Amino acid sequence: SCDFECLSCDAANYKLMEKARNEKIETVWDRAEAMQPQCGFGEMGLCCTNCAMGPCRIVKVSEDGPKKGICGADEDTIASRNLARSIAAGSSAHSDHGRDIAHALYHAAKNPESGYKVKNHKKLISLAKEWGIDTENQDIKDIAANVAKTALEEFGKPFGNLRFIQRAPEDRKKIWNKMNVTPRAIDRDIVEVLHSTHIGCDADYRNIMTTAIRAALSDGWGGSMIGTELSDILFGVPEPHEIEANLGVLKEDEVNLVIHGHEPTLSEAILIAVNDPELIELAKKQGAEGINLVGMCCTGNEIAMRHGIPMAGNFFQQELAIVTGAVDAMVVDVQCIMPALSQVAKCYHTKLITTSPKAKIPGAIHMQFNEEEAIESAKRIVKEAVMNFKNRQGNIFIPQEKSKGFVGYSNEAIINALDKVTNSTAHPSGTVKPLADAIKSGVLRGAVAIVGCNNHKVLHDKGHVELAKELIKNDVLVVTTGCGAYACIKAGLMSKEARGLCGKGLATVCELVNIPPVLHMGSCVDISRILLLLSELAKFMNVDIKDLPVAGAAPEWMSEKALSIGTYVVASGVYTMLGVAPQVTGSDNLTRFLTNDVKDIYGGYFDIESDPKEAAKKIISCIEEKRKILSI
Ligand code: NFS
Repeated sequence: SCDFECLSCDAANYKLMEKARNEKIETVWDRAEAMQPQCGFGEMGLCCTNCAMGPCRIVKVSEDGPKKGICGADEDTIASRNLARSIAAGSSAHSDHGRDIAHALYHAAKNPESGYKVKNHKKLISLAKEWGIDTENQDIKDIAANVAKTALEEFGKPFGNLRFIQRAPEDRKKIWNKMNVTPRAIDRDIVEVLHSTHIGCDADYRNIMTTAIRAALSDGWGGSMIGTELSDILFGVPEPHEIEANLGVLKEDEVNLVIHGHEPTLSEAILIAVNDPELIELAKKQGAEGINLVGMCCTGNEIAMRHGIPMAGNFFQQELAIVTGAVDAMVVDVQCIMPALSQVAKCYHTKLITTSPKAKIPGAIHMQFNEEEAIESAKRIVKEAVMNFKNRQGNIFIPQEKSKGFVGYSNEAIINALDKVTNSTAHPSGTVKPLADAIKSGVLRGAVAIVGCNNHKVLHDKGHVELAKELIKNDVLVVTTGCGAYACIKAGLMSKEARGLCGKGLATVCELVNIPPVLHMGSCVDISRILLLLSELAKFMNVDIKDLPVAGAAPEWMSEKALSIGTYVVASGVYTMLGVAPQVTGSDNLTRFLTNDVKDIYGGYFDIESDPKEAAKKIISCIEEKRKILSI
């Protein structure tokens, strides 16, 4: 019924939404409806709870009512402090993820009990050389330990700047230095936001944003980049391969284990554990045909990209996965895990298993995952799932819907694919020249990254899918990460057949290079891959990132991580389209700063448009404007 079509554009969800309704299970959509109307002060960023004299709120909609907080903070101060704190939280989440990967790399090097092994020696040695770590006649484990330690020092080093900043184009570094936003140490830059937004500290919205931008850059060019690079070293660089996606990947006759959350340290260990012959045998003893591991949210992206594990669903499908009644365990670590899951799990046999001391949920079972003995703790968790198979109740429904698509487009994979079709004598292989040529010739008009979450303020998945379709129709290559990647693969946009939806130029490129028009580049921390690809492209074309005919879009974003991403992307020079307005509109100055003033400083700026067709128009006109300036 239209009932559900107005909430999601993914048909796999409709019957499950109905099942949830019949079984009196509340989902995110029900709670969103019950929340209406949402608080106008909060929506505009005008509620301050930074001290106990408050809460204070600024009345914007009428002449009457307070225009200043009790301490005297005005709308600009309050809105910018709130935004800065959100950015700091987002940067913290990505960066703490990066830190955990660095710890895992250290364990792989020094602690055989962990079960982790360094997979990509080439990338390890190249990073070691970049960081000036001795590699001649060194044991690979010592190199790995030194790289891990050096990465960990990036979080709190007392002097200097982040090492990865050196990867940016020269002009970009100059802008950052001039604006005093060059990140120094990840923890320090985040702490500085918290300090300076404390009551009675920074009241100048522009200065607050300077501090916030530095913390965001320490995410993109710091914590996230450490997360991606060290994950590639530890678990392998993703390569293209075909996989299945959507809730139809759950299996009636196998133990279904959904791995949900973010850090591949857990999902990689779970993947090893589900292939353990003893556990498979145990599953068979319970009457199951085997163990079916499927991924959800970004940890699902990580293992899909590296190992071809099916992608079960994105942020708004987490409750529905359990509503199938077929999930024997949902194993979670950190970030984007709705506390509501434990309520839903209670209505079925599903075990919700939390694993991180950073994220416990009342009603869930907590089974601590220890990196020091990763595989052993993963086996204990998988055993819990296996033993739960026999407790399934009668009310099982798995939707038929699933689609196929190609994932695994790391920068290395993209460059490789392009190399294969170009004359290798004409240019040295392993460069972005073919990509630059396709853009310069106009066969490709440009490229857009569609990233981010789901948000009830946009019809589920429609923001991502419609925008992607409009762009590829107009010869704009789309790359995607996070929950946007799920939306695209579920809609068939990562299949070879999707070429039929492209303009002539993009269709030709896809045909020649043998790629889909929408490329899956990974999880949200992997947006650092996109930064690096843009840097390489800019350097190759002898321009700055801000000059490239590219854009970013987050049509359904909701998390603080997404705010941090948007901010570092804009500060890296990229025009960024948001489908949902951030909670800043109560401050005219801050809104103007983000959507206009930053353009003159950083080259990138925010735009807000909830209609995907309109958003596509604006993005394409921005791309064409850049092409004109470049005379291409
Ligand atoms: Ni990104 Fe990944 Fe999804 Fe949004 Fe959450 S899973 S890190 S924050 S909801 S894209």
